[in-house]
Amino acid sequence: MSRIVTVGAAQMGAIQRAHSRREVVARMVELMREAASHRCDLVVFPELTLTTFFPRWWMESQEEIDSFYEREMPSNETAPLFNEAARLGIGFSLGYAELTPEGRRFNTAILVNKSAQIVGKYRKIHLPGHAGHEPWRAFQHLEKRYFEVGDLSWGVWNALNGHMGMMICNDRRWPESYRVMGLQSVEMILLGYNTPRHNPPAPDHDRLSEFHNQLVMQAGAYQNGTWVVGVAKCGVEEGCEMIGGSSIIAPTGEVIGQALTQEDELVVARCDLDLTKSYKATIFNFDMHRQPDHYRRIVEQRGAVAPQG
Ligand code: CDT
Repeated sequence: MSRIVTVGAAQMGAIQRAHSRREVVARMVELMREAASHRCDLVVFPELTLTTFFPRWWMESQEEIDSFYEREMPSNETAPLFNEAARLGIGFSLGYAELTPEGRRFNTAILVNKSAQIVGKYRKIHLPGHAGHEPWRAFQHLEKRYFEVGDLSWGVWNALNGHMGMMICNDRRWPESYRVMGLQSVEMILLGYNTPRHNPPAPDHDRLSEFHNQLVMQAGAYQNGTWVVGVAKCGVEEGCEMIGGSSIIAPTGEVIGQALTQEDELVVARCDLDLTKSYKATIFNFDMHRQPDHYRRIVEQRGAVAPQG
């Protein structure tokens, strides 16, 4: 038996501040058409796809800040993407800055089925960076200023013939993100990222940016017996270099497809969801081998002897 989902990881090159949503959506539609020509079932776009990565700037004008958020999805500007997806019969996942009718702000990703219906939504939980202006940095990373911590947990949806989950960028560095979905039998995790090569508080990590990116995604895939589709927005955006390396990773932990450029580039792979089974049934059979009571007891005991103050 095999259950094939053909996936297109739609890496996007730099999106400058002057680029309009209309221009960005036109690039996305191009990638979607290319994916359809490869008979993809699903195309995965990066985190905050529709604009430049705006948390790199300290902004005070509310009007300026609001210009980076979407109040509705689809909107007039994003409708062409949904219309083209319906015409081509292809699913997609998209990251964007969400402004709710109640005025709440989230770093959000959605899963859209082959009929262009939104079937899943995730709001980023691990928000990196800082909330206050730190002028000593070469650029800011103000996700804690511009977004609330997501309130939807990590869902897993029955869609596109499999169990699909989503996480967003910094989430991929935390084992809990994968494990919460692993415990819901996830078979494919869709994940977009915007990762500057330079990390101002720890420049000694810069040379390891690509290595850490691969390390966490490959480990997360293997330890949870799931496919991982990691998709970058990359290149030099407003003077800030962001890594590429968009990858499709099998439940074996192996990278089976990877972008070669720092530009718009589609990486395609035929992913057999049944390949997850032998990992979930043997080495990572959670029911047989996980020890949650034991983990809890150890944490409680540690808490009892933890140094005060
Ligand atoms: N967008 C996002 O979450 N970026 C962070 C940068 C962390 S600083 C190296 C990331 O984890 O890739």
